[in-house]
Amino acid sequence: MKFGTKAIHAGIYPEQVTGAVMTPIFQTSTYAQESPGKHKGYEYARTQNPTRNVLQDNLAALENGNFGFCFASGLAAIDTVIKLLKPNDEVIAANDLYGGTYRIFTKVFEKFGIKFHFVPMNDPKSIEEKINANTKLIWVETPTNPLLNIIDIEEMGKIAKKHKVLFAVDNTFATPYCHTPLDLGADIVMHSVTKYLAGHSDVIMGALIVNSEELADQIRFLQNACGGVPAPQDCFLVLRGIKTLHLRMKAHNENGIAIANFLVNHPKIARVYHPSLPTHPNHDIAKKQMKIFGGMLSFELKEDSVENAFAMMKRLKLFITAESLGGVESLCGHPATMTHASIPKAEREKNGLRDSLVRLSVGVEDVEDLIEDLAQALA
Ligand code: P1T
Repeated sequence: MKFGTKAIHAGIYPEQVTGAVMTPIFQTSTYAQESPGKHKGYEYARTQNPTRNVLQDNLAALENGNFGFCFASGLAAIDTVIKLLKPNDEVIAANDLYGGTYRIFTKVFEKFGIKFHFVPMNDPKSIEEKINANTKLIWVETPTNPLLNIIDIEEMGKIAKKHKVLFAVDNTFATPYCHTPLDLGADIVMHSVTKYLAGHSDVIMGALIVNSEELADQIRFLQNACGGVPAPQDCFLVLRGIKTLHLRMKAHNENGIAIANFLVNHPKIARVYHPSLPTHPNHDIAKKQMKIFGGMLSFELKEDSVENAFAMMKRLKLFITAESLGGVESLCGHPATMTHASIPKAEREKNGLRDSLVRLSVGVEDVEDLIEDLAQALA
């Protein structure tokens, strides 16, 4: 089955009692049991919910995985992955990550004795020498947030497999429309469903997708034992959003490429980060690995200062200054003071995240209007 058909049909069936074509919102916390333990497979809604089950099956199908699990946020999904580890275990993580991911790793889990190493991952082979007997997990985003680095999933997967280390890919920016990391050697795919999957800036949710039954059992246990599950109405909204994921991603990509090409030639711009550009350092990996390049891009102004970035953003009329990404409407953000403020300035600068960096989540509006907006704000 091709992607668009799966987005609309995979795991989804007319509801059995009424035949409702759209998955109903099972807004219930509990289920009647005929006698203790004799039930229809549903006991308590933290453990199972039919709306959530349909979404989990749909997400698993889209990622070509066997098992899907939804959580109350992307961070609740990440929290679950790290809870697969124990004290003294070590994680090798990419040095460009969503600020909240860096925060949960360093501010929450380090105090439970888990050690995180943040390293550049442009060359997967350089990771091999950093693996030791305690290394249990490699964690990457690709494209990374906010610098749009591209990590070679297949190469990293081979290294992880060779050293029997779990390999997790945060596929939030790419979405399964762009690539399916489980097919390229990842063990765990993570999503901030909040973004492109939901697609309409109205839901907070996370997900994990895996192939291994053993991993699925551990994640299912943690999902129920720790309880960070999403509400059924949110699962309904995401199911609705996913039906147009393939259509939206094509439009985000077309607009992203057009805006990257506009910005790259603009005299006020120092650097543009978008994997479609031949000047992008990982353009060749992006071409090999990604079906499309996506609608996320970042750029730096020639005058590198927070004030200059703020002034430009204030002049934008269509791009809304806001955290988050992946909705139909265009957003702009200032990573150094917004999404990545929880990373210390020295650490940010070491990894190339400058103060004038502006991040765009290019929406699906008419691109001529978006370019006109950027042109007047930069003028
Ligand atoms: O916000 P939440 O659903 O909990 O997801 C966290 C998260 C995880 N991974 C990536 C790559 C993300 O971008 C995010 C959330 N990011 C933003 C809110 C942002 O504006 O970048």
